Amino acid sequence: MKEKDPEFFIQGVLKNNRRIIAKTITLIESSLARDKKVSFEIVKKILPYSGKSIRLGITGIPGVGKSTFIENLGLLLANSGHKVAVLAVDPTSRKSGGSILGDKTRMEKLAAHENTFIRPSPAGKTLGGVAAKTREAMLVCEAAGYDTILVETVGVGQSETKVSTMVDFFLVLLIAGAGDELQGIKKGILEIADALAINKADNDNIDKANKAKKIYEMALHFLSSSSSSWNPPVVTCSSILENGTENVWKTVIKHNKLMKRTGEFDHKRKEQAVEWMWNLVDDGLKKKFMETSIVKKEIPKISKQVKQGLISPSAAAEELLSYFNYKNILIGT
Ligand SMILES: Nc1nc2c(ncn2[C@@H]2O[C@H](COP(=O)(O)OP(=O)(O)OP(=O)(O)O)[C@@H](O)[C@H]2O)c(=O)[nH]1
Ligand SMILES: [Mg+2]
Repeated sequence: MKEKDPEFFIQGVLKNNRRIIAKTITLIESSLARDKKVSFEIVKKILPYSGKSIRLGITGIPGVGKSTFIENLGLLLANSGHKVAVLAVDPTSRKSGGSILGDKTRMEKLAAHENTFIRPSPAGKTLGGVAAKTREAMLVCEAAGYDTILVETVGVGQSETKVSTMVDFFLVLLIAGAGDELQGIKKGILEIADALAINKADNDNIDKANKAKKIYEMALHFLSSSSSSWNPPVVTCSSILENGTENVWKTVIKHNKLMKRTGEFDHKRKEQAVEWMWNLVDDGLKKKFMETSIVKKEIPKISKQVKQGLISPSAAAEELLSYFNYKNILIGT
């Protein structure tokens, strides 16, 4: 098959051709060696056009209202002239393949808006795979002129931690419960949040949401924040009321302005880029390790021995690593 021409994709992206943007992301997600070569070229060329956006990560347990929130906020922004791209990181196929369709239908109005681009993630891929490409997909969207990137990730597992390292603002959505607010929430998530938003603060749920807000404010009080100049606030919002998410956006903008003034914005982006490089090195090394034939052969045997308590995990790791040395990396056995 003829190799794909990087220029076709680059020009399409720069001209904001949504069909080509989607094709470019598909290419970037491909694990075929020849696609990788082309996508590497594309990412290199679009890099100078990227970076000029606000990257907002949104997480929360299933059903908290992430997609509805994104549609509400996305419409608010798109209607005021912003160009909004939505990327979804959904590593699990929790809903037997129904989740993409579900999200798409929920974001119907947003998807139809001329100022938006929506990219649901492929279901059933591994976390590393999907999140690894989300960063590149984000750069593509920026080069295509999107000034706001919204990344939805479900707050279970590790996807949210990965996403938090690629965005400028990490928002944790919550809903008010009956006094059991802090249950089911990992402390780690609160620590990486730039703000908490109690969603579904509408109709007869407003009092409960305000109570939850107080409880979370107390909880945050005991955690140290990642920035010395920003204390993550707790706000309430509703994703079903028109402009019900506006106050969250105001918080994002306030944070953005402050971070730019203190220099933390730039610093964080630079740190994130280096961290991302290491992420990819980790992934690459692990992949090479798993592909080493002797390692492949020994893994089932050694794993079994660990399970049976015949050898300690550390001894097992030591043994596996001993099969993998730098010669393996060079010759790629
Ligand atoms: N009353 C009210 N209902 C809401 C609000 N936001 C979302 N919902 C409802 O909550 C349900 C779940 O919303 P989704 O947006 O699909 O939630 P999600 O977090 O994206 O869920 P997953 O993608 O499955 O993780 C839907 O029935 C929404 O209509 C809100 O602000 N107020
Ligand atoms: Mg959703």
